[in-house]
Amino acid sequence: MLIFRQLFDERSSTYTYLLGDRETGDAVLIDPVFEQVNRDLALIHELCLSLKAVLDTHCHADHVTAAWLLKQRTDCDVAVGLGSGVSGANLYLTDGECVCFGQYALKALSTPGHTNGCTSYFLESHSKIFTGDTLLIRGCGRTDFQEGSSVELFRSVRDKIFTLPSHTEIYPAHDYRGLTATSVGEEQQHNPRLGGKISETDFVGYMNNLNLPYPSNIDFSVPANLFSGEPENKKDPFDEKQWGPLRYTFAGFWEIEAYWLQENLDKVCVLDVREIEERDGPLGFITGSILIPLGQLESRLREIPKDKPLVAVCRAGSRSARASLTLKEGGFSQVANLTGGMLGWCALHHVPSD
Ligand SMILES: N[C@@H](CCC(=O)N[C@@H](CS)C(=O)NCC(=O)O)C(=O)O
Ligand SMILES: [Fe+2]
Repeated sequence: MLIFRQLFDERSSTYTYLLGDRETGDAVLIDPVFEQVNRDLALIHELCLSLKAVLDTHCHADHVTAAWLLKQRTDCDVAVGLGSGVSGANLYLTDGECVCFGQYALKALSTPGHTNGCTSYFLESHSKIFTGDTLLIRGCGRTDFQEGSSVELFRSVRDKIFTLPSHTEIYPAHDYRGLTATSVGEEQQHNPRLGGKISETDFVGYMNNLNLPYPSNIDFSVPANLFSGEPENKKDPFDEKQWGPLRYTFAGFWEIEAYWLQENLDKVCVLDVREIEERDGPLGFITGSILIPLGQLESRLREIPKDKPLVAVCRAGSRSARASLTLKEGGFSQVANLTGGMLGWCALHHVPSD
């Protein structure tokens, strides 16, 4: 079975795609965004997948790729089109070359025009194509920066993408209106730049008059992407594992396991966010923990020590997950939720939970 997820980066309106093989657990990411590395790895972990490769559709102008970060974290392959000018990849794909994950294969189709190295990835088995910025929903990538060429883009769309079966689903790298997918047939008919009887000259005339503003991040993004997103200081800024083996969740908070807390109680401050009466109940409480019920947390942040990392705890780990977000918003930077809450803690200590 194919696992398929479309993920969104709000700042740059970028779509990242996760594709996985349920049977083998092998997965790939198309166009991951630097700032979303923990989110994407959390999802991969929670779906019991293992990242085999990152594929970029091109050298992006509006965000930095997470390719380098993901290679550091998982030792995955990094793939880009041969003409991209990008260093730091280990697979430079030519037209027709495939990247496999489990029983599935993504076929690289060279589709230059927005940039020289633009590559679309075709999952023939499921009639899906990931077109990067070559073809957007009722639009296309601009051709007025990097190595843009309207003539090349027109030919890439007409000769490569529009020759695929019309039911082929199209997944672009961006959408600025919140639209998610389209199809070859739909774009052939309704794309106002490239569909119907529009000629190459018509298209060039359209593109010469787009008058789009200069992208806000291009001067930073393109140089970084030419090194696969490797930061100048070669440091991973999102690795918050310094004070313990934390795990980020796709739900958006950090967690720590009970076994680690047991051995490191002196290094952290445990914040119990249950109601007072629960503390006297059968699950007991963690020695040394301070109690501030979740409903009072926001107004009592001043009572919480700032000199140690915080571990939030409740009965099952749900209210404390909410608390860990409140704590982050309140300026506490080292915060984690206790996985499984007091139930998990008691299971470790063989305390009956009822
Ligand atoms: N406002 C955005 C524009 C980003 C932009 O120009 N995106 C490129 C793709 S890298 C594009 O082709 N956009 C097509 C469009 O805006 O119609 C920014 O400043 O980042
Ligand atoms: Fe782009």
